[in-house]
Amino acid sequence: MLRIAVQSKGRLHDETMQLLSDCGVKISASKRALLEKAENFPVEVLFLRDDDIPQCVADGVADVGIVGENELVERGADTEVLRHLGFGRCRLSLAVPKDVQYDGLGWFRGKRVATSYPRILERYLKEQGISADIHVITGSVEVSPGIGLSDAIFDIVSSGSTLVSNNLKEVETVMHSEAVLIANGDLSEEKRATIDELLFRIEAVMNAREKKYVLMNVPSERLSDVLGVLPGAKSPTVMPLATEGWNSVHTVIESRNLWTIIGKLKELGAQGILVVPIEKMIL
Ligand code: PRT
Ligand code: ZN
Repeated sequence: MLRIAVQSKGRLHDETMQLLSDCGVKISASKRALLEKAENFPVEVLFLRDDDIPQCVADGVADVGIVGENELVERGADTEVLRHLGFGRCRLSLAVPKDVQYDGLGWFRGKRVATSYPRILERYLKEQGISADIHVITGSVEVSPGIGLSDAIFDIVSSGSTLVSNNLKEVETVMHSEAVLIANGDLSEEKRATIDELLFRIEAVMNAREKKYVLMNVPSERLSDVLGVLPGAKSPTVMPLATEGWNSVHTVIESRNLWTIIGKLKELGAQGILVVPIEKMIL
């Protein structure tokens, strides 16, 4: 039985549970205890605060875990990163009051910087040859310059709107982070095999999320133009329609290019374009 540590509530919880569910690891939502067995896969889920996940995995209390890279690096726990998971994206940045004339990192010399990530900040400032006064605050770091508790902050930024509403501006990005799957380095063969199966499923789910299945009708005289704008990894399927001179074209398109390609397809005379989500994609 493989034990996975996940955030019990908070920003990573929903997407973590969605990913596990898409991988066929079903946890009953109704009676959620600290530890919950999956119904149909040799896995149990341990619900924790995100701060505790790296150490729990390093100590072997859990075998694997899903946590933000920011927490992992800050805790300095000895674990293996198995995969980046593409959600919980954010960055750790230095920010100063918006009216400050910021002229580079030298500005931070001797300043008081509030943060919940002292280790990452300390290492960064040391590398940059800056000595500043690091104040550890848990929660609401962004209000500290406004109330005179610090001169600047080092915190997680995602959209940046929290900084703006606290009259701060981002001046240096120190690291980018997203949710990662981490593992204890010393696991039995049986657990490794379960992890391999889980990774295989995560791969299929994540491949599918990035792509859409697209179907369209194309008149024969426009076929070569239409095929010309479709991505060329593997050639699209082309089948004749019952109506003479028309074809059905099927292909897979990266979600991020979808609207650009659809625009071109319309211009080139494709009709009845259908975009369908892909549930799993095994390459
Ligand atoms: O209770 P527990 O300890 O488990 O949770 P927590 O409160 O410590 O963490 P939580 O749930 O807030 O965040 C979990 C993880 O989500 C973080 O460790 C990051 O890896 C990731 N993440 C992604 C974020 C954000 N985006 C984010 N925007 N974590 C926090 N924020 C904060 C940010 O600090 C800011 O104050 O959200 C606020 C809004 O951000 P803006 O820039 O969009 O305004
Ligand atoms: Zn936390």
